[in-house]
Amino acid sequence: MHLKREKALWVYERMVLIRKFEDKVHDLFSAGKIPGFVHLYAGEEAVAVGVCAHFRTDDFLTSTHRGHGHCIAKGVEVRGMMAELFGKATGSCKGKGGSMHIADVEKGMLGANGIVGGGAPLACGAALTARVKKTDQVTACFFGDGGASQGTFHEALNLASIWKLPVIFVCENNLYAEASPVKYTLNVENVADRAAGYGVPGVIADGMSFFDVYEKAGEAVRRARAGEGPTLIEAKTYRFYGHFEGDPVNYRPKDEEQAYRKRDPITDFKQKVLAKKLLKADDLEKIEKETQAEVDAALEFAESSPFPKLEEILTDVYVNYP
Ligand SMILES: Cc1ncc(C[n+]2csc(CCOP(=O)(O)OP(=O)(O)O)c2C)c(N)n1
Ligand SMILES: [Mg+2]
Repeated sequence: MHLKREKALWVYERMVLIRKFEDKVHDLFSAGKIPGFVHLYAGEEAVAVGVCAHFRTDDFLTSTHRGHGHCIAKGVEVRGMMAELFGKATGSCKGKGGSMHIADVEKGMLGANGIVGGGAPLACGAALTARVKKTDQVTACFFGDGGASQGTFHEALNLASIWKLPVIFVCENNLYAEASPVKYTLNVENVADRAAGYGVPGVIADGMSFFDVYEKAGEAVRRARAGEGPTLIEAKTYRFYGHFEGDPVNYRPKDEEQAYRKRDPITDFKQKVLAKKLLKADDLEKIEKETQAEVDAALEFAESSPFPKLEEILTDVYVNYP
């Protein structure tokens, strides 16, 4: 699928920004600087960016506990995200949500989610809103292979199929749900096979390849905008770090990890755009420097920001809190 230069620059910038953000958070967490739980998206960049490359700011996205990559792909500012991880008042959610609750409604990012499978009904709600308001906004619902066995996913896919809602269900099959391998949790070969039970297209994408995800997502977005209903895309991917930061990762073979590291989606993209002469080495280098500077500035911003005031501890936590 053809990519214009401007878009290719954006794709590389977003993928590298995600990686640099996650690598930095990995180090910060190890150094004991970040409270709470963190699940990193490194390795899966091509999925979020491959889908969001088709999106407008007013399109919607629902996310998971592994949400940083979805946020960045949807245009959420990394300084607010970093401050949120630090629990600071300048965070995307004023420091009261943390990693698993980053949201930025202005950007169409409806929220990371600590509830596995929790995003699917919300995605139907956003898509129904677009339908009622007669806009052509599309919603992407990201979830994992573990989330694919939650009741919420099945109910949402059924509802979206009968109402032809403009949702793209994107399963990030990274082979494990915590420590459980997919072979243990699925009795079908592919999550995409489940689409047949709901009469919607079930498409498999190579989640380590931006171009493959981009192409498959392109058709799903076209269908959704045209009112033809939802698509289930299963992106076969891999997380480079453990399930959560601090995970000793003693449940998956080291040679498997190395094999996937060799298929790094960022390296893959880089090689392809250079070979196609779509971008130059200088373009890529510039982006690598700028994204590193952006992450460093985000860290400085987060560290120098204040914590929320004690008297505001309950504001913004409940909608109707006085
Ligand atoms: C409803 C619910 N059940 C269990 C958990 C605990 N939990 C958190 S992440 C996770 C595994 C999710 O696996 P998957 O959907 O494959 O996503 P991945 O972590 O691989 O990205 C589980 C079981 C939870 N947060 N919510
Ligand atoms: Mg998984």
